[in-house]
Amino acid sequence: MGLKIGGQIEKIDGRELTYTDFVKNYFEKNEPVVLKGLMDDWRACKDWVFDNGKPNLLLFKNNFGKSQVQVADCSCREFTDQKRVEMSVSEFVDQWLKISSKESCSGSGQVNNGPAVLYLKDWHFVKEYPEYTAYETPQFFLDDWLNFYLDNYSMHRDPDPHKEINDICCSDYRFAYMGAKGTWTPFHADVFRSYSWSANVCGKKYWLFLSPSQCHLAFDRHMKSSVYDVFDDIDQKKFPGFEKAIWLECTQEQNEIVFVPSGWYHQVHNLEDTISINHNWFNGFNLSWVWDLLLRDYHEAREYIEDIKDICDDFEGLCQRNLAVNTGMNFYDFFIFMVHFSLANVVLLDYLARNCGNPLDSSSLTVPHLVLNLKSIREIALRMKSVVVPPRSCAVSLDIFQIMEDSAFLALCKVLARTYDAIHKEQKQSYDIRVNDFLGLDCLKGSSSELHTPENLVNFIDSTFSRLSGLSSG
Ligand SMILES: O=C(O)CCC(=O)C(=O)O
Repeated sequence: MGLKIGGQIEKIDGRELTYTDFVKNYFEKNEPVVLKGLMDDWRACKDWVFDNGKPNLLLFKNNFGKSQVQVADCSCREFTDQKRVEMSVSEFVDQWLKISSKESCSGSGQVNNGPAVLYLKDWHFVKEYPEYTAYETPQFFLDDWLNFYLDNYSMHRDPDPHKEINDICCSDYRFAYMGAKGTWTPFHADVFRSYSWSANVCGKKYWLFLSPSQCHLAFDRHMKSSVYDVFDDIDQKKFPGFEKAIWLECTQEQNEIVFVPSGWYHQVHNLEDTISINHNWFNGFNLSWVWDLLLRDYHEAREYIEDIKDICDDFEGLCQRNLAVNTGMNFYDFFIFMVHFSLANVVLLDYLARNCGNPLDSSSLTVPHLVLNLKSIREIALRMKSVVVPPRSCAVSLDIFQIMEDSAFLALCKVLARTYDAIHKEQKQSYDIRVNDFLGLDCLKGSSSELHTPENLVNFIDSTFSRLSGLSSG
């Protein structure tokens, strides 16, 4: 039986949409959309594509050929994903050119005894070639806490100061994807339940989406494993709800950008030779999705090793280490992340208070955005408070002043300031933020300088709000 298609993803002209509209219609409702008209000026769209819409593969071989990349073999399943091999871009292009004439793929991207169908995924192109501005991130997707943080810090800082090797990927989540017609990505939801955007520089993709309220239908009855390829002959006994699932679909053309909201499962097929830019990110609008995932994965990690609890010296520590390995971050990493963004948002609010009058009385759109960010962090810190995990003896300082003295934090504040200026098209506030500015922060006077627990964080945010409303009524 075929899939039940409930509708198409809406396509709109991104140039006719304000940021506020995007927030209201897509971030807050957590709905997917396809945006047109936002890639006209991209260098990638000129340099990487021939006039006939085919990718200029030799450009990649000649200019970026030495890069080592992860390539998925779409014909070979490995656990819940495709088998990955590492090779250079030059080798990848050679193999693509060699097999492109053979047309050995079936409709769903599976190969029948043919050569491997190779799909270059998760190439950290921006990180590797920062000078080559291939594209501009569209305004709607600029508020990207995940990548801003990873540009300045690593996500997982091991509490053991003697352990220098950090084997959890902490690079960034800005990728290029390149694959011949027939390459595909199995059914999945995105890392950390982040948002993603995916822009077709050339080619065409077919997307199938399952909303978060439907996704249990594609899981087994224990909610442990999901379907791998939705076009397979799905075993009804193993996945009893699958036939009831209602799918949304979309064919994404060249120069169109798909917005994938948090927690939406999807499967993607390249209908033509395709190059895309894909980012994953989160911010104040979807931070709660990250916490929900961490909590779920934490319970799973605990359950998995429950039988060694009594013989384990540091059972909680082991659960958190396993969580970091499996999910990419643990409670401590996430908490440290939230502390940094709370401080950065407070620094910006405080800056506006000192330089542009009382922020709560101003007409700036940045102010409500910063307030919303802090409320969203506060809400999650409240939820975290109820999960009892012993505080970690921390290699990372959670002392406000020490965080602020670090040049990485200054960089984080500056990029956030520039971002909100750009998003809300404010008159340049020209945030001239220097380390000395931090030390004058009113909000820190008299308050504890340590933010070790979710409760400390809630109190810190509350004291910021009461200070600001005091200004407002005064
Ligand atoms: O384009 C693909 O093959 C997969 C993209 C994807 O899953 C995403 O952007 O979330």
